[in-house]
Amino acid sequence: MRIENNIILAMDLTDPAEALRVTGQVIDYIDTVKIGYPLVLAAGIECIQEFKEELQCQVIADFKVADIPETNEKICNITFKHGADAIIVHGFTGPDSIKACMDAANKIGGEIFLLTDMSHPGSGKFIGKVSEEIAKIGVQLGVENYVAPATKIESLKSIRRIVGDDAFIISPGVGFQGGEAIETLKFADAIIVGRTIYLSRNPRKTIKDLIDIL
Ligand code: O7E
Repeated sequence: MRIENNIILAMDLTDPAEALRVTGQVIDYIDTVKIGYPLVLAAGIECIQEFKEELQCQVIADFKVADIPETNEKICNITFKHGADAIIVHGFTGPDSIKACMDAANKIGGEIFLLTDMSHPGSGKFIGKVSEEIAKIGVQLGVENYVAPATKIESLKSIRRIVGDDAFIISPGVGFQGGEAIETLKFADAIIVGRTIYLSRNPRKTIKDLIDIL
């Protein structure tokens, strides 16, 4: 996936009109928006298509799919049918569950991102302990896209080492969660930024300033 200016906007505002309005303010600088449960549960899954049509952007559906293979397949099919370009999939469920998502994506020409580790402090308790194994399973399955945290550079680095330079890594946790954009982009292909942009008094200036330092 090609991502303009290596920035993905995490649009987690829950007022649908406000979410579209704020994204519209920065859309000249980005072409990819991550939409997850906060907005989809508030606005309905049709908001994916609405974003794509009104803003001409790519949409990554952050549904952190984590079920048995048969249910994962259904979730992916519905998500792609509603226009998502990619879907985020948890890796801790194991290879069969991940593969079901890959197969669904391949059938429709979509992409999956495999979540290997997370950015919040509590992630050290469980997922952080198996993140390298998750990344290795991704490599064995031929997964091309990964998610790894900007708040844990050592974890991001080791995941990059495992998945290789040709893999595509996107990284959340920059800004509000303490991750640093320039350092993160040494190991990731794109950063995911939410509140720093959408809660800013001037989202357009904030994103422009961020791009200027990258
Ligand atoms: O902290 P913010 O506001 O910049 O937003 C970060 C976004 O990335 C938000 O949507 C959150 O749900 C998501 N995220 C994390 O913050 N940490 C993770 O480990 C994983 C994600 C995520 O997006 O997972 C899939 C990419």
